[in-house]
Amino acid sequence: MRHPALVPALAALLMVCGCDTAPTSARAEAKPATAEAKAAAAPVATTPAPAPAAAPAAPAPVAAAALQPGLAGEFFSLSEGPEDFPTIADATKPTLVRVDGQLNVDATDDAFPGTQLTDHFYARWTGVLRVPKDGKYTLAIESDDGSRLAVDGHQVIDNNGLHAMEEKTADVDLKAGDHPIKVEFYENDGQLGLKLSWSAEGVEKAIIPASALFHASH
Ligand SMILES: [Ca+2]
Repeated sequence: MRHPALVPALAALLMVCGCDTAPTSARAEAKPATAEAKAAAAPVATTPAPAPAAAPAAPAPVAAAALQPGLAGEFFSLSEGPEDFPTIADATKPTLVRVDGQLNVDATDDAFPGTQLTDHFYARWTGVLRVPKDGKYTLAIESDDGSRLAVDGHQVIDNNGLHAMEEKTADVDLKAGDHPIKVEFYENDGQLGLKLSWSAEGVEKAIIPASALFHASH
């Protein structure tokens, strides 16, 4: 209702202010603006506003809401080439923090994918391994250089040492559900690589998929 009234008001304003040096363009600007205003107003007039009484979405379970896909990775550049797992002081800030959907890096002379780290670094990934059903799982870490894996707070694979791609495995009985895991890895120099895989009865060995790895969000 106020828009039609606005047009004469605007016209009167234009006349009063003496803006008749460009009356055509002034009207040309005014008309589309009015049309737009009507178009914008139309849905409001014909469509009722969303009912505020709509039922809110059911809250997600806390545990599910706190987990995000992928493992939380922290990379630390080191001043010297490590020959064993380095001790990282709690106060040490990581060189790089990111989420990795899976760990699947073939031996390479280049940097760890997505980083500028080629030599002299340590990295760790924490999160949970989501196990689909009860059973015996063969977990495997292949790495250049050293790596190790902890499940449910216990180290299950030690693949320490300076070596080319080398795989170590462990058979672990796991219940269906989420198990905290921690993967550690360091690279001295030369090539690097890191692959985390699993197999189970009736399930062929494969890189642990991103769909089975999660980390706690903050
Ligand atoms: Ca190496």
